[in-house]
Amino acid sequence: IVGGEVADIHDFPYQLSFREYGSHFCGASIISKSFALTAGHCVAAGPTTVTAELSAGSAHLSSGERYKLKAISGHPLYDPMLIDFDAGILEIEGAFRLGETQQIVALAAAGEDLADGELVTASGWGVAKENNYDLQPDLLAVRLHLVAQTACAQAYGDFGGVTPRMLCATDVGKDSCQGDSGGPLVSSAGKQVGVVSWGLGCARKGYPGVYTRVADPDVRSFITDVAGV
Ligand code: 4AZ
Repeated sequence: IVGGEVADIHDFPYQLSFREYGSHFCGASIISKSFALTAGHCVAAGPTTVTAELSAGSAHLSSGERYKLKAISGHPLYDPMLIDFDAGILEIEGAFRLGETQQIVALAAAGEDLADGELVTASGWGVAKENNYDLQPDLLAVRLHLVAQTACAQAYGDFGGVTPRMLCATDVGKDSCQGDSGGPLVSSAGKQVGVVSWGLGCARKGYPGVYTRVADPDVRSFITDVAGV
């Protein structure tokens, strides 16, 4: 997260760290008792139920309650060239120990989109600066504004484009960045509207962060089919 502030887990109780061999490599969010939402490219990176796990309930990357995985699924239409349909679902063994620091986040329904300019919040342990490779030990969060689809498509016209499965958010000097991928973008009403997906660099002028659009019918139905929510 670039330009963010240290976050309290009580304000982001759905935030998860997705790890392989004990190392954080992506974010994720709690979407039901036993399922988490992440990015398709995090799943496509090849984590297995044997080597990967989730960590929940702590803003500190080094602590948290660990959960083993039972199943890992990527969106069947995930396209690694366009980074399209960038959604993945993780099923844990057992259930999350829900409480003050571990909570389910409500998901935007199919077609339930916010207006351009609305305030959204991204969170994660990703790098605090482009070209910096240090993950952040404490969870960071940043407030961003949704960008009109046409403006975002124009910004990324030379990069294969912005599809209906994507939405964009930005503010000056603020963005998600490497290591935040798979993490949640949540509305001021507390609904998850996006999944951290991609962007050209981080917080570069004219290049908003790009998020998987949870309200896209094909993204939303995948989540319902696999996770039942
Ligand atoms: C990444 O490399 C990444 N500015 C994630 C988010 C953004 C850029 C890069 C958005 O995982």
